[in-house]
Amino acid sequence: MQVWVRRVLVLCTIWPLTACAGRQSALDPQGLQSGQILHTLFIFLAVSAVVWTAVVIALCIGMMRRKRSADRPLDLHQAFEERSGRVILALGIATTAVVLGLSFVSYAGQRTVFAKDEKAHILKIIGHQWWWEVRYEADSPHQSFVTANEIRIPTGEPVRLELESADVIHSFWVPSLTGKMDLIPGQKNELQFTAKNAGIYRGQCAEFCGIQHAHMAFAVIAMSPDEFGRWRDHENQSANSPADPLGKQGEALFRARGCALCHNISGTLAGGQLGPDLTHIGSRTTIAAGTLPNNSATLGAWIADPQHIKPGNLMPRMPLQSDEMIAIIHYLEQLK
Ligand code: HEC
Ligand SMILES: [Cu+2]
Repeated sequence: MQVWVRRVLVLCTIWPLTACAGRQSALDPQGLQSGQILHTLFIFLAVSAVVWTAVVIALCIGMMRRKRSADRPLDLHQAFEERSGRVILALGIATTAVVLGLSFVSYAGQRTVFAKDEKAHILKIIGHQWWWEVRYEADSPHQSFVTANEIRIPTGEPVRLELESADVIHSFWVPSLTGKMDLIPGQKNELQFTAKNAGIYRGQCAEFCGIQHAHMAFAVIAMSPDEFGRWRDHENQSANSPADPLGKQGEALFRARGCALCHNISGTLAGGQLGPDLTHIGSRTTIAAGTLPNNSATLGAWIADPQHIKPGNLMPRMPLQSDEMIAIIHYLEQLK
């Protein structure tokens, strides 16, 4: 075989397989529910493969044994008719058994995927065009806080999401952990999952929800229960007050330049609700719903011209002097 033919063949085989692992793959399950879904998929795949192979073999045999058409096609052959009747009956029973069997497998799988656990951690996720509001709600308001585009959860413990939408229909999907569930205006859907291993899993909106739908991603960060507890305690606290003059200037500008109309920063006078909560923005890994990594350069680029990065998104371009920009970025970065 020519070398280039071999190379092309190898590439063609490897290419589709490269998508089968990593932090966003239903074929590399890291949660109880995604494991169950994959298990169900494999059973369906195996049974369908057997049925398909049997049908193709029967077809080939039929084609090879084809006789010349009879001289008198309307003649009745009693024995042949009886034999075909039995074969058709047997195939009918087999088909029914396969369909019922697969229905049972699917039902059994759904009992795990849609199980509800009373002890689950409850989070509220609200879809917005085009970002995710994440509310950790506890019985006491002092234990409740809000964040965005990043969901931290403990490993080995069930987490139940209450899914809502502020505008259009979105769909919550973290292939590594569980199946999809829609966020529908005026309706509360629930989705429960348990992450088996610590790690960062990527999720994204799986329902076309407007022009920036493709830039509506998020991260699920699964961490040990101890680490999660510490993170939660920290996240509960109000924002850091800046100690240095540049930070203080940034805090004042954040209000003076209108940012506070849309963004909340707990413990300060900024209480806007239209955009993501920025109380601990400095400790988040990405900005603009997974569009950019979070660092001073990308923060600057975003604030300077959010419409260039995510055209049509609901944050307007705010006219800022470069020294004002530097102060605001400095302020936001220390909001760990
Ligand atoms: C009219 C409301 C509005 C104003 C005013 C506004 N923002 Fe935003 N901001 C938003 C929205 C909406 C988003 C989410 C955009 C998206 O990802 O689709 C956002 C996103 C952000 C983000 C990224 C947050 C994240 O977690 O992804 C930062 C940082 C930010 N804004 C800073 C600012 C600063 C600084 C100002 C003032 C100069 C400002 N915003 C003014 C609405 C606003
Ligand atoms: Cu969406």
